[in-house]
Amino acid sequence: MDPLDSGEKSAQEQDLEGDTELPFLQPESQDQEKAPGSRTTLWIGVGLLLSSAAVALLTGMLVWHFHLRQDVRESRVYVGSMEIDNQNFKSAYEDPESPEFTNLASLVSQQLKLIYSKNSVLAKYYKGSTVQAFRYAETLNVVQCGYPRDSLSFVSSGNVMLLILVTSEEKNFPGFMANYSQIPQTAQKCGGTLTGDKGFFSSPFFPSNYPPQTTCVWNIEVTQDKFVKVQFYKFFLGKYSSQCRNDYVDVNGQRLCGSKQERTVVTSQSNTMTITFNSDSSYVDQGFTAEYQAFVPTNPCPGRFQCTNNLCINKTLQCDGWNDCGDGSDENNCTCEGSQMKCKNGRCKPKFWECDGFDDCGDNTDEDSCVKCKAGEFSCRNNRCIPENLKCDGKDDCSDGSDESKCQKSLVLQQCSEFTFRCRSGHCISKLNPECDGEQDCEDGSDESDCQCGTRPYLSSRVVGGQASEEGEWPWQVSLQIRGIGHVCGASVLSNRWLLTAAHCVQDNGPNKYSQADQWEALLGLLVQSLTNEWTVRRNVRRIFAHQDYNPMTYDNDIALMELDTDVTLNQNIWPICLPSPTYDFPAGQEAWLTGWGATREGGLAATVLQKAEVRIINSTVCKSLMNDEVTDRMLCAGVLKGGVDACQGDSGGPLSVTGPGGRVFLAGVVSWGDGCARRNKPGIYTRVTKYRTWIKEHSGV
Ligand code: 4AZ
Repeated sequence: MDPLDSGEKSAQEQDLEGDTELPFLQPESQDQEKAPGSRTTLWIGVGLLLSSAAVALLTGMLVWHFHLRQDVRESRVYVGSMEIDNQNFKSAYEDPESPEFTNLASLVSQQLKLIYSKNSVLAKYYKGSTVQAFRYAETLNVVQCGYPRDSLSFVSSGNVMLLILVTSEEKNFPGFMANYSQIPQTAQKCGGTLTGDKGFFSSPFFPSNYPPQTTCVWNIEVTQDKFVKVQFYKFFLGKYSSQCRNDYVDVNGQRLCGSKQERTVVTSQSNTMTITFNSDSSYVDQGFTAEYQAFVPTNPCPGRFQCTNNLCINKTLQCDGWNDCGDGSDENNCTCEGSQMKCKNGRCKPKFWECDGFDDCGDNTDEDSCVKCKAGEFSCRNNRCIPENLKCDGKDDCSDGSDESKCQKSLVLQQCSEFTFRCRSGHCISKLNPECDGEQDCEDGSDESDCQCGTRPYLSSRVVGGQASEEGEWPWQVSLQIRGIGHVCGASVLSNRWLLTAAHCVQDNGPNKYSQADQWEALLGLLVQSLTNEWTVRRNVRRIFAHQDYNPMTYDNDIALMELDTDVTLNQNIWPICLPSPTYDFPAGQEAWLTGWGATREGGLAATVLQKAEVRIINSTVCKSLMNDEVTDRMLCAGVLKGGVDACQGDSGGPLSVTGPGGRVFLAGVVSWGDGCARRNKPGIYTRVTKYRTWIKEHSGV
């Protein structure tokens, strides 16, 4: 109930009541008596008398309506919710027929009456309150927002379900569509006795959310001389709480709760196992699905390796550098092979992971030995060693500028190199990546000019292994669509007229004339495919410039510019990304974000909601060896070598975004190619944008 709303009503009514009273008789009726004998005067007198009577009647009615007729009032009903503190929730409160409900409802109504009676403005308007329902404060079973990928379904614990739609004042969205149906309470029966040496079981209604306040007990009994092993494939039991006080699964007295990404295995020390699933009245979730299996106690993983967490994995995965068990036990106590390096913690890792800028060992020993210089020496980017005291002395002692690149103060250098930023004046400065970082480093200020880019003006708040983005999170992301086909490639906004994409997106393909501008439509400010809003802009394409040296066999120079037919007005969901200067450095190990509507797994379907995934820049030498030397210096590698996170079909042309030192986002790469998607040791290959800074300027002026 919102007392402020009631306040508005009282103001209106006060206005009506405040109207002044009109006199019953008008002065003209007295003037009449002073002019007898004249017929005309008589008729005028009769007319005046009649009209005075009419005015008097109307006035009387108005006075009666506003002053005397007190019983007619406009009645208004307000609906709302309120929270009760310090009250233990009883399940009977959910049943409006129960005496508990009636008692608490009457208490609430009395309390409200008291509150309103003390309010001098509202007291006279308040009539009473009725309580419709009670729910446990946390029984908003799942607070789901955004754009769920699949449909959501929930089951109530009884014959009542309360759904509350909460909207903010920020924006309008299309909302949701739902249907409800009744299911017999007997459908909720769960648990039972499981015999046989193998079988599956899951939480009620899996993969839908399980109902609150439910308990299921499974009694597993296998052959006499065997033990039981239960492997949970999916395990989502809401929020983790210490001692698993909310929802949990109890396996022979051991409680499991929260959500688990890795497979969980639990074993028994006898041929029986009791599993209890319990949900309380707070959050619900998807639940679990599990397999049980009998095993011979002396050989729990026949023909396979047994992890410390009881998982069985293929023996070939042991000591291969990857944590396949989830607890690292397959990588302990390994004898390293010739192609592997030994970490200090005893693990073996592929040699090519050494010095790739990423801590693969877990104790950083694969990165420690990369600095080949002695103590007191500085290690230059070109692997030269110089005395530490020459660092930041204003002279380029390394000959690649790296000893002057990360200093407190940016210095004007005598010489430029491939790592030093060139100001518009032609001078080079020592600071690494000085552009658009919020500090003026060039004397002419050119490092901070043209910096209306790489910010998210509004956000306050084919990618494999990614997650859904929020509206306005990647305002430079574009969906390039072919008329009649739909989304084909991604692109990045460079200005209000120019987009950057991959050259392989704009090549003719049989009857598809992708090189022709009139085939394309660009959607800017889009989050969900086929769902446009006030910030989304659709534009035709005027011109396409694919790089003149694009090689369709090697994907070298896989870059293209697209000019829109008319300028777009930039808005909170459409904003350019910053272009890095030719000397901008994206070091190995740096985190980058990959975005797109491409397939969410190799050979899979395109995403509906724009996906984002965090990857890392990968050392070029490592990448070349992983990709059979097919990576040129104009390409950049990024990914997660363990696999599972990558760009895929449909992401091509889209951005690889990296946040610079001043918080602005720079375009490090354009999604180009890869060996499949998200495969182990197969990073994604991107067009290295720094190599094309002058080409972009020449063709677009941006
Ligand atoms: C593609 O087909 C594609 N894993 C793009 C990127 C990658 C693979 C395929 C990288 O557009």
